[in-house]
Parts: sequence; C-alpha cells; structure tokens
Amino acid sequence: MTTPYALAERAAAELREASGFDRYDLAIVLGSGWREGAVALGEPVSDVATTDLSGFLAPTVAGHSGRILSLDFEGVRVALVSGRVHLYEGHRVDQVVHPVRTLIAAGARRVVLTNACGGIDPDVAPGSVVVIRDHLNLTATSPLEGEAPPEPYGSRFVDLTDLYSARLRRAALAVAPELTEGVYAGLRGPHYETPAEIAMLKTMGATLVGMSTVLEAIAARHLGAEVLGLGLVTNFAAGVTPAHLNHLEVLETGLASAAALGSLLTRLVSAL
Ligand code: 8IG
Repeated sequence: MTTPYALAERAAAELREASGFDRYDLAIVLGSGWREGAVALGEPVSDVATTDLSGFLAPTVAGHSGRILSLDFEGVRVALVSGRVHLYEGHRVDQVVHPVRTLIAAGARRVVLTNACGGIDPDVAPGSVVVIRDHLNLTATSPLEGEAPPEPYGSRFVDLTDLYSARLRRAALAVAPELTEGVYAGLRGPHYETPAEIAMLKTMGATLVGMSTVLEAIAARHLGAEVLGLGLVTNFAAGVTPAHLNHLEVLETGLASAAALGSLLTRLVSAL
C-alpha cells in the first residue's frame, strides 16, 4: 500500500522534474485573495498544473485551479501553491495536506499558510492581516490519524506547543509592524457559524475563524518544517456586527486587499 508520505515523495520528484527547481526554501500556500497579491513576487520561472502531479485533486471552488508557481525572489527559492482543497469538498484529510507534504518533500523547510477568514475581534476590521499565534483544531480529525507514519518519519504523537514558529512570527512582525496576532479556530464548514457558535469560540480564545490551515499546519510541523500562518480577515464573523455574511463580499475584500498582500509578501519572503 502506498503511504501518504511515499505519495508526497513521488509528487515532489515529479514537481522537481517539471519545474526545473531541484529544491525549494519556502512554500507559500495561497488562500482566497492571496493569489492576486502573490503576483507582486514577480514572474514565475515555472508554472506546473497540480493535475500533472501524483495525489493532487482538482479544487472544486470556482476559479481556483491547482497550480504550483516556482520563482527565485532575491535568492530564496519559493513555491506558490494555489488551489487548496478542503474537508468540506468531501476530501480526506490526507488529500487536504498532500500539497504541504509534497513541498516539504521537495525541500521547503519553511511553510507559510495563508487564508481568508472571519474576524471575531470587533477591533480587527475586514482587510486586516493577522499572524496566527496558535490555533484550535475543531475539525475533529488529524492528518496523523490512521496508520503510524513509517520510518524515518517522526512519531504521530507530535508536540504542538510551538506549532506556529515564534521565530517566523517575530520575523513577520519585524518587517510588518502593522500586523497583529490572533488565534485561529479551524472548522469543517462549509456553512458559516451561528452567532452562538461565534460567542462560544470567543470564550475559547479564538479571534479568527475559518475552514483551512489547521490540518496543513499539523502535517507540516510533523515533518519538521517551520510554520507561519497568516489570516486575511474578509468578514466579521456571525453576530460580531448586525450585518449578514456574504460570500461575494468575502471575495471582494480579498480583491481589494491584493496590493497590500503583495507588499506584505515581498517584505516577508526575504525576512523569514
Ligand atoms: I473568508 O466567518 C471566511 N471563511 N468558518 N467562518 C468560517 N470560515 C470563514 C469565514 C467565517 N469567513
């Protein structure tokens, strides 16, 4: 039986071959809104469709084809990964974390997980980027569930005390002092929450809420990568204001933030 780890190794070899990059330093997983910002990093050297790589699924979210762009930004070999897949699309957790495992197998020791999310803190307005300090995994699953990882992979009982790297968080805040830090609650979705659920999450210490990131972060940490999480707040979570949530508004906030995200990413890449 092929393990998820062997599948990621195979996809990494295919990616190296297709991109011409023999290894990567940094992988950036682009959440909604972030792809438009990432063009600020410059012209990619290679553009690989993830449908050409083993184990990747085509995303079902409209307008989000799966691609891995490779570029060299001031000597840092960067992979930009778009077309994330989610549990709410009906996919398994190993499929959700496969892109992250592949990029780490291709050498990336640092992983930046970006997302669009709801804001629970009324003082953090839509359009703000928040550095994820910690998370609440409320998906009721784990990328480490099931068969124990084979040798030489680390134990499934992985310590998450410092899941989101203090070093990377400091580096991000140093180049982007406008950022604040928060705690991301990751839920399965795809429905948004009720106001009562948001009130519950707030008592649990969450300031952000979304449907991605947490499983990828765990998988990356298990493989020994340093993880940075960045949430673009695109809406106030349910009940934070009297307004209703609206997927279009989420997309519009993402688009309106593209220039700011681009500026942030260019500052980050050389700093991490
Ligand atoms: I964008 O308010 C975005 N993604 N669960 N709740 C959840 N996911 C989100 C939200 C939100 N906004």
